[in-house]
Amino acid sequence: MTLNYQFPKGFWWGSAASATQTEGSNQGDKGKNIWDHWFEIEPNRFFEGVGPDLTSDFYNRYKEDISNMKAIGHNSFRMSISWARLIPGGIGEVNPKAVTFYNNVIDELIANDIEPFVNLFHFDMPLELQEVGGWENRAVVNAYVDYAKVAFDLFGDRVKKWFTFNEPIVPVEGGYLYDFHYPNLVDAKKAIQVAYHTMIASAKAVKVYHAQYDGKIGIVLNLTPSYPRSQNPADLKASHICDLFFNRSFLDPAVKGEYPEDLIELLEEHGHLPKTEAGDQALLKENTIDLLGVNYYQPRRVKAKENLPNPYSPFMPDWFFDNYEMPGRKMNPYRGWEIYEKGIYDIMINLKENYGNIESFISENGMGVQNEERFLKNGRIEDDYRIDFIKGHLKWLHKSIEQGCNVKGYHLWTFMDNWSWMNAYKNRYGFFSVNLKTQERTAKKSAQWFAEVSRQNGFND
Ligand code: BGP
Repeated sequence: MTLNYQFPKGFWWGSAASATQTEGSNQGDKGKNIWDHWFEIEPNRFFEGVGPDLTSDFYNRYKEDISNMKAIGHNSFRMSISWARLIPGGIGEVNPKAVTFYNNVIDELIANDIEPFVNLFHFDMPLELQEVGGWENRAVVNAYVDYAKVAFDLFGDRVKKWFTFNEPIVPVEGGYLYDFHYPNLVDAKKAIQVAYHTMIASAKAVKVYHAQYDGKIGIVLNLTPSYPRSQNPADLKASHICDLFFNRSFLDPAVKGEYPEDLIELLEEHGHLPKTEAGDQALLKENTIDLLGVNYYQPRRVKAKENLPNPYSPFMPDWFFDNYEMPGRKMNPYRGWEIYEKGIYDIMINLKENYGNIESFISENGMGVQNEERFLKNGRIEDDYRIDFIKGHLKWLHKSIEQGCNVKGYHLWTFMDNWSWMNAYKNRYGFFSVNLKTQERTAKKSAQWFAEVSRQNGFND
C-alpha cells in the first residue's frame, strides 16, 4: 500500500525531553541548578507553586517510560544530561549515582532499539557557576568543555549523536532580556556576552568531540521564521533585524562558522559588541556542527516600529521592530502561540538554500494544552487537536523532503507531560498523560496514532 505521506527509510520517529523537566531534582545526590534555586527563593513565580523537585520522576520510572516509548514506535529519543547531577557544583568530582543513572537510561534505550540522542545543556546552569556569572564568565566556558569531555568519555561509546545546547537563545532572552529565567536581569550588554560565550562553548565542545570521538555532534536551535507584515521596506527591515537577533545569531556561527556581517555592524554601531579573545574567529570557523536539531513551535510576525524607541532607554532588540498580530491567525490559545504549519517548510527551504542543506531533523514541535482532562473519554485523553497539529506539520515537512531538504526525523515535544519551567504543569504536551498525584502514565489518543505512523513510516490523509 502506498501512503500519501511516506517518509524516507530510516526516518527518526521519537520525542524529546530534558533532565530538569522530567527527572526530579531531589534525588541521587544532584547538585543545585538555577531552577532549584529560583524556585526556593521565588516559588510564587511558578504556576500553582509547583517546582522542579519531583517533576515526572523519570529518575525512578525510566524503565516503564522507555518501554512506553518502544510501545509507541520510538526509534530515537533525545534526553539531556543534567550538568549539576553529573558534576554537582559544575566543576570537579563526578557523582557516581548520576553515572549509574545515565548508564542505565542509555542502556535501556539501546536494549529497546531506541537510539539515544544526548544534549549537554538544556537551560540548567549549576547554581555555583551562575553565582560566578554563568555564561557571562568565560571561565564557565572552560568548565562546560570539561563537563562535555566527562560526558563523552562516560557515554560516548554508546551515544553517537550529541548536542551541545538546546535553544541557547532562550537563557539569553529569559535570563537577560525578558525576565523568565534566573538571574532575571534586563541587560542587553550581558545578554550579548552570554550568547557569544555560549557559542564559543559550543564550538569548543565540537572541537574536542571531533578530535577524539566518532559520532556526530550538533546543536538544537529554535528557529522562528520572521515574517514581515508587508513588503514595505520598513517592515522588511524590521523582520531582517529580528532574524539576525533571534535566528542567525546562533544559526550562522553554528553552521557557517561566522556571524552575519550586518549583525556585527548593528551591534558595533550601538556599542554592544561582546568581548572576544584572540583565536575565537578561527575556533568558530573550524568547528561547525555536523547535525542541526530544529525546534519549531511558532512563527514570529513583525512590523516596523509604530513609535521610535526612547534613545535614553537601555538598548534592546525591540528597538528595531514591533510584534505584529496578523488578523485571522490560527492560535493555540492555551500557550498563546500561533500555529503556522508552513513555517516548518520555510525553515527547511532556508537551510537548503542558505546553509548548505545541512543534515537536520525536527527536534521539537508540539502543542501544550491546559486542562486536558476535559477531553477524557473512557479513561483516555482524546487529543485529536494534537494529532491534527502533528499531521499539519508533518505534511509540510514531507513536502520539504520532496524538494530535496536533508531532513532525517521528527521528534515531538514531548514524550509524557512534564514540568515546563515557569508554567510548571499548566500546559501538557505529552503522548502520555501523567497523573501528578500517583505518577501514573496513560497513553493519549495521539500516542496510538503516532505508533501507527512510525510503524508505517508515514500516514494517509
Ligand atoms: C522549548 C523548550 C522545552 C519546552 C518547550 C515547550 O522551548 O526546549 O524545554 O519546555 O519549549 O515550551 P513551554 O514549556 O514553555 O510551554
